[in-house]
Amino acid sequence: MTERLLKYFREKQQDIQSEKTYDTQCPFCSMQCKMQLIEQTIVTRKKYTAIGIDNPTTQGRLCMKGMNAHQHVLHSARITHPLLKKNGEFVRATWDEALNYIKEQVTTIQQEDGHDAMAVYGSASITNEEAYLLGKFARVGLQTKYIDYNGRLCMSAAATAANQTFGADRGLTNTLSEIPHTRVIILGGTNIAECQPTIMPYFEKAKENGAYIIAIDPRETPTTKIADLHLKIKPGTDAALANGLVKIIIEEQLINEDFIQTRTTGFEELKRHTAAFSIHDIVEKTSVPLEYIRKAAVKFAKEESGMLFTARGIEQQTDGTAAVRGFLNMLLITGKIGKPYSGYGAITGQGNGQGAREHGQKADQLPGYRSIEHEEHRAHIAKVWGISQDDLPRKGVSAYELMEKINEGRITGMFLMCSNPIVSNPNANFVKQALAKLKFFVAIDLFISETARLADVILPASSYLEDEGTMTNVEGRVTLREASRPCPGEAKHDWQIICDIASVLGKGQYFSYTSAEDIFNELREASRGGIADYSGITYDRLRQEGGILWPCPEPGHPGTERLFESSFAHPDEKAKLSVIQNEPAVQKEKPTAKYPLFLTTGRVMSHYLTGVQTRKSAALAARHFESFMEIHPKTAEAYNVEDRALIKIESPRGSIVVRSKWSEQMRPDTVFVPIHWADSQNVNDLIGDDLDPTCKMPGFKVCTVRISSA
Ligand SMILES: Nc1nc2c(c(=O)[nH]1)N[C@H]1C(S)=C(S)[C@@H](COP(=O)(O)OP(=O)(O)OC[C@H]3O[C@@H](n4cnc5c(=O)[nH]c(N)nc54)[C@H](O)[C@@H]3O)O[C@H]1N2
Ligand SMILES: Nc1nc2c(c(=O)[nH]1)N[C@H]1C(S)=C(S)[C@@H](COP(=O)(O)OP(=O)(O)OC[C@H]3O[C@@H](n4cnc5c(=O)[nH]c(N)nc54)[C@H](O)[C@@H]3O)O[C@H]1N2
Ligand code: SF4
Ligand SMILES: [Mo]
Repeated sequence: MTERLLKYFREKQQDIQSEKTYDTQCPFCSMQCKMQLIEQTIVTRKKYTAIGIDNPTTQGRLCMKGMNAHQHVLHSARITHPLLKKNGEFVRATWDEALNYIKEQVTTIQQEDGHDAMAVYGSASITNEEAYLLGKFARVGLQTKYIDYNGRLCMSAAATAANQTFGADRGLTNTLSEIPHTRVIILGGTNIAECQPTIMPYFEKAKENGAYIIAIDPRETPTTKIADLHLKIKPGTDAALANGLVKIIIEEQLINEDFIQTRTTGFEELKRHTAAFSIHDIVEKTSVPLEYIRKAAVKFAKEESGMLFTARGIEQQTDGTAAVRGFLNMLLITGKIGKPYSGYGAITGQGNGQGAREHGQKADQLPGYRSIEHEEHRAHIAKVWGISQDDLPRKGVSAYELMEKINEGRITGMFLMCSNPIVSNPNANFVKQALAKLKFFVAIDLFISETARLADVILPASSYLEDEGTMTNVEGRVTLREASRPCPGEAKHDWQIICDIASVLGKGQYFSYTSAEDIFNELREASRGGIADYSGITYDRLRQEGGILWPCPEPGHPGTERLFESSFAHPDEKAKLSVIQNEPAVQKEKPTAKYPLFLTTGRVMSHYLTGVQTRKSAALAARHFESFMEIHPKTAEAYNVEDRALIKIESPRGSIVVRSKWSEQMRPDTVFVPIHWADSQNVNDLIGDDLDPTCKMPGFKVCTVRISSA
């Protein structure tokens, strides 16, 4: 370095008047990268730098979203005091005014319309403590059966498939550290390179070590680029593809007979089922050439070890549960689970997508992955909560079904925490109309999101820099996010807000916590003996060990690195193979003369979900400031669509206008639109409301559309 440069840096250094550091974890995806935000005061200006901190999962890495996450938290649009809607305008209120108004309105609604007229809609971006407390708040504070959360739109198909097949659902059955040693990898409907970027080195290392990688995606993406074989499937046909792979493995006698005999049930039915259809049907349905399907099947079956990963491309379908079960059939008949370097991973989405699906936010669930319809489970939780088992409500309905109940007038009041459903739910125009019918609507958010605009009250929550608590990451590893920055203005932590509301509703005795750790200690008891058992985990241990994989049933237990080594979690200890259909029970839309193209949806690296946060981050928004439609140049020519032109996309549900982007990486029969924009660019205005009958996942990944110049 030259003298001049050194002098410059020395002077710069002197300009720094003070420096503070805040430990935390990134607020976005399930990697939960640990980081430190350095806040330097330079004369009158503040400078922020995020650096990655070493930990077992992400080893100090950060992606562009993590590096810039503080920008939205520090943005001037952040709400810092309660807001009440008066004559259509939001006005500033004190916490007392807001809480008293909530008490009045909730009491009136529950007197007039019944306890179940109040609903709660939660999130997988809040901490375990808050997810647990929100479930308790619905059942004890409001005594309503109606609670569900945004994870229904995210992990429900994978979770249901794993529960049905293995008897337990921890997204990854192995640790990430096993990936570099496996011989063959399937990446099904997952774009990890853009959606969990800091996971990539595990796969790159596997490739360096000679692993064969198979990707299944209708598009070429930065993830499919690392694959040796890319099956560029027709959208929505993964269940048929899985059946085809299984058929070939059985017919070419590449099965692991010993594993099938000792560890699974249902093989004979599966074999009969796959013998009954022709492989040419599968080729026709999926449009994947026979030699590719065969190559994938043979390669996966023959290698000594192998790992299967799925994400929303396969799962966000009206037959998402069946499609995942189809791929799990392949994993099981080749015996590739419960041993080193072999296993399954449903790549979790949101930061706490794993933990928030374990502790009672789901309509039919109690903490510890217990069932709300199981008498012993009810008794355990009623005891921990200090209530009579008879007072515990029964199961409610899924996220989108809550919207239908609101539309029917069966639910008239709602608390919404940390989600933006009028943008993220399917058939978004309907959802918007439904929410407008609520007599009383409270949104708890960092910003006035598109959905919060419809609320009667908005309460200001704290962010990842301020709110301490545990998160369970992509591996199923419980981590402690040690956030300590003071809340801006009058914002409060989500758990404090829940406690305050419970208190004005006269239920304060059940919600008298003084810290997140206090809540965690109750969660440990509630989860004790359940499938997701956290009882051996403490804040002190998390600080010392940097994270613990559940189940962890005792203080001296090290946590569980690999699941299902000697038994599965069903009572007979076996995994269940299943017969799944090539065609879904709920028919998907097929191209017609009126709507000739498939539309599929997904993500880009720089934005997160409905974009409320990342669109406020200058560094991230600059990369993609508006929505777009990827289209193959040949298709574009056929429909007279120029590159970078404004295009109207219509489905039977609605229409949006986005910019066209020619891309050779698309299938000619399919266009792609990301999900990060709202209002006239909200792709969910186009998506239909059919749900997977088993897990109630919407079919986010396929509908049919027509396009024209805007
Ligand atoms: N940058 C960024 N990262 C994120 C998020 C974000 O919004 N932005 N969100 C987080 C969350 S909550 C989630 S759930 C995850 C989502 O992570 P992913 O599931 O990996 O993300 P998607 O882009 O929705 O879909 C993955 C891929 O599925 C493909 N696909 C579409 N239709 C089909 C199909 O019919 N079959 C198959 N096999 N593939 C199909 C798409 O082309 C896409 O490349 O990412 C998390 N990480
Ligand atoms: N078509 C289509 N639709 C999809 C998908 C798709 O692939 N295609 N993916 C689906 C998936 S996987 C998901 S996960 C959903 C998610 O969709 P949403 O649940 O709508 O998720 P976000 O956009 O993250 O909304 C989070 C909101 O909470 C606020 N927030 C952030 N942090 C906090 C906090 O700590 N406390 C509180 N109280 N508020 C906070 C943010 O400002 C934002 O307004 O979208 C689904 N919708
Ligand atoms: S978005 Fe995901 S990969 Fe990127 S820094 Fe945040 S947690 Fe890590
Ligand atoms: Mo998600």
